[in-house]
Amino acid sequence: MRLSLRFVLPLMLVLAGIAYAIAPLVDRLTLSWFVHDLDSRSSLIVNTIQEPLQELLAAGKRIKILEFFNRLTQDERLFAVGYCATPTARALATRSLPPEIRCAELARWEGARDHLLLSAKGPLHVSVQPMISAAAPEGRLVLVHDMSFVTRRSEETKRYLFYLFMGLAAVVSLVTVIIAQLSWRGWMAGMRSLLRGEGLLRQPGAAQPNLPEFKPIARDLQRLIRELESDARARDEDQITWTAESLRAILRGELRGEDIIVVSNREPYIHQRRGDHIEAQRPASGLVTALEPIMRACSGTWIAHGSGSADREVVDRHDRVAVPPDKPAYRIRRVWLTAEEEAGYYYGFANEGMWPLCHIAHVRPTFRSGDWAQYVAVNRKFAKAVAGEAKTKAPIVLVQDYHFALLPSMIREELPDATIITFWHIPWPNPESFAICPWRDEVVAGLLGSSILGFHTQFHCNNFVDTVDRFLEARVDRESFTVSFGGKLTAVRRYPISIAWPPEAEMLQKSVADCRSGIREQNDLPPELMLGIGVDRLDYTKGIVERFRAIERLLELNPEWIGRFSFVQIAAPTRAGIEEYQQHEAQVRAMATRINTRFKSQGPPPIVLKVEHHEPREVYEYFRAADLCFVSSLHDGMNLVAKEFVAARDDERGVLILSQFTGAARELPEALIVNPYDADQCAAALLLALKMPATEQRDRMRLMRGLVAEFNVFRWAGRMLLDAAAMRRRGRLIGRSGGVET
Ligand code: GDG
Repeated sequence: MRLSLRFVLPLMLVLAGIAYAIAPLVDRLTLSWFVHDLDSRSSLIVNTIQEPLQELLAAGKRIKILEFFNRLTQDERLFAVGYCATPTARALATRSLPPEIRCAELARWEGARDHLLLSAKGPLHVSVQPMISAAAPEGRLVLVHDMSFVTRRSEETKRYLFYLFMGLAAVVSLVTVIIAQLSWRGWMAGMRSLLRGEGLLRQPGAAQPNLPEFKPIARDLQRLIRELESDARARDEDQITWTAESLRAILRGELRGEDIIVVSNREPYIHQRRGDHIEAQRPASGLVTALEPIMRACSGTWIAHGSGSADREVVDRHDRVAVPPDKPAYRIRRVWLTAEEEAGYYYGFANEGMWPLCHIAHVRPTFRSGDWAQYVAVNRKFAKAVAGEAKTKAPIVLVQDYHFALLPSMIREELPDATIITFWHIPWPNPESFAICPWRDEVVAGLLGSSILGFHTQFHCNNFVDTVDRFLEARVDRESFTVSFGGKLTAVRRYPISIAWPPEAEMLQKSVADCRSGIREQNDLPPELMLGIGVDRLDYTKGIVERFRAIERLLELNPEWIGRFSFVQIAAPTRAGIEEYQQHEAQVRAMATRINTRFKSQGPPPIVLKVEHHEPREVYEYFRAADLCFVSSLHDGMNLVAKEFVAARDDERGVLILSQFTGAARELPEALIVNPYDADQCAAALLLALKMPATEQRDRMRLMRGLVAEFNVFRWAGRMLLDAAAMRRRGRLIGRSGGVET
């Protein structure tokens, strides 16, 4: 409509202008045609009346002549007729002869080109013709024609001409608009199908066309888009220094006014009742550690399970609470779960099924159909909460982790235009391992509701794509790493998670020297003691048992370190309702006691086990007090503890021993990389760390700090959100804003 108005109105105006401009030309043309016409007519009349007139003249019958003339003027166009015998004679003429025409002045009309007389009666055509008569050789016949009809005709012609032009304008506009619309739609459809890798000439409703001639064009176009995007991405990565502020600025620019929702099981703040007061606790979770700074930067809504004893007391009537409590920057929307729901969805399917399934830690996954039913129901409950919290039809939803494998496709049902970024924080196993899950197809199909599906490492991306390829009827493009399933495209991408950089000033406030002495004093350890640190949830995947075995082996092989080296293990209680975790805790406690008993006689205990939650500030104090940090996960998506230890060491001291089975090992090769199952190798690494010269510690630590500084959590979030923004732009170009249609 707008196109039509923009095009038709100017065209009409131009054509009306042309019609107006050529009107005088039309006047002149019609006039000259009619003058020529009247000239011929006059000659014809004169020739016709010569003879009878001569006879009447010869007979001298003036009255008869006048009657004859009057009869002639009955012709509606012949206005007057006259006869001049000589230039001095009085004209013998009808009464209508205008007084301006006198016999003495006839010569004026004989030579004239236009024969026009503008008399009081209107425009007249005057024709003077000689009479062929011997009796009156100077005789002249005067024929005067009324020309007012010429003006009328000219007006009519102009009017028709105007209508003709307007009609022409309308037809031209209509045809042009129709052609433009058709070709724009056709072009857009062609571009869309081209971008989707289809042919250009797809018939509506037809099956996937197979036009090989267009495939190279489509491939080139898609490659071009990808190259442009990766160029922009590389440029961004070179130029952007990722901080909370730069993330906020980029989000303001790229995602201005967008509605951002995070969904995770664990809430970033848990309100607990302690006697007569309520405390807001930050849980020990890598996921929360990573997402909290992003939410502070973007002020969105975080939907999570309300699990704290005082959670219901602090929410408003919509189950929302503003956080952080001291400086609110975003809000939590709490979802309440019944004990059965929590048992089936969280403890059951997620943590007894998916968690061991995805980690190769030799703990068998347990799958029960009752747990699965609760998992489906709770995912549905969160999908409703997302739809309820969305302020627009196309929010950006960040779905977190293995608790919500079905949520992406359920959100897609509620909000088809949403951009759904799902991040899988734990490893993805190979297809053979994943095939153990009785609901493997549903889990994978649920995840494919995402617009972007992120993993920490390329290895996990490959495993996921292989799993899709093995079990679903889906199209997998290994060049662009996309999966097309049920008419939707999911991009599978690597986004290695990290921590905030620089760490909060509060964490580094206490000097390293004060931390060293303070922590040793607090734990009744001698000031000169070499200290190792481990910080984990008390989870069997973290390899705490293997860690203790390595410490025992170190002391076995190098007894000179007994009493000179202790290892503090902070073990935050986790999933205590699950039997496997209870057994694991018992095993860890027993092992620490056994090792400590074994080496008891010779000074401080080799292992200080602290099974309790610690505040982040305390955790950092331990990191700064230690000489080495040992991360021995049997399998870990990333492992943030490794990065936190590096971030805590602004003195560039301390050695990181890191399991090769963590995602972090791919980013921090300057750590001492070990196989946690190899106790001798780990013991050797411990010895190397205890003896490592300060200069080597600094060289290694500097390189690791440089990497963590650059590849920080703002980059992790920023990259995902920028990719989502690019996807939304592309989606708008080809007609969708969420998952791209295939
Ligand atoms: C999953 C993936 C991935 C530990 N104890 C306490 C405490 N923590 C903090 C640590 C760290 C976080 O918890 C643990 O993070 P991890 O990355 O090591 O491990 P998961 O919890 O298993 O996290 C993992 C992560 O998601 C992110 O994607 O890296 O691979 O398994 O921040 O410092 N924090 C406090 N008290 C404790 O006692 N406050």
